[in-house]
Amino acid sequence: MGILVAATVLVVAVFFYIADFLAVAPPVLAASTQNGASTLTLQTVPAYGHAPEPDWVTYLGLDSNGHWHHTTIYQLPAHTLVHVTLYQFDSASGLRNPFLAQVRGTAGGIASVDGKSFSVLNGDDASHTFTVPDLGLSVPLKGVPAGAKNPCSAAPCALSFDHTTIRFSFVTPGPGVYRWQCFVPCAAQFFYGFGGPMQTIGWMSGELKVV
Ligand SMILES: [Cu+2]
Repeated sequence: MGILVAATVLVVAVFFYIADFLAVAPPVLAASTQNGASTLTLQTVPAYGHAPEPDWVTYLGLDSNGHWHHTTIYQLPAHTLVHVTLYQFDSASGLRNPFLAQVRGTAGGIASVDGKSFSVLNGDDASHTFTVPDLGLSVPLKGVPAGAKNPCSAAPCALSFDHTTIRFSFVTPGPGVYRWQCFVPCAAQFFYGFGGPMQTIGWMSGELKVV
């Protein structure tokens, strides 16, 4: 009887893991492409501010009409230069692995923060990273100062709130699905900072759908 009950509980748990976690994905947001180059505009916010998880840290993407969408699945054309602009509204959590403080895989091997070029960030200043392991692409995102006077508390954040602006460019590979994620342990209220939004697609990880 005990084995039967335990087996049933396990089967139900596996069912919900597949149906509610593995099979759920946010909508696809297509980057706008003009004159052979694409533009991808993202923001990171310290708290989404809405159901189902108002306290979770997250990324959002901007569509070509200027509306923000809560998604981390971005569609890009293959073999195309992509200009990424990232408005970063969160404060720093810091990196555990200094390797990820480097800018890698971008055009010129650099990125800029508030107009200043950099190729490596002080790891303690990182709020998030935008990293695509399969492409060797990784950019650490500088956080706003901990004592920022005008922090944003709910997405989408307007540019009037304290933020840093990170820009970089990269060339997409051939068609395929490339997973990306943040590598800063930024999920403050979770074990080692790596649970919740860090393990759930649509928050601190997603996919680049290159077509
Ligand atoms: Cu993060």
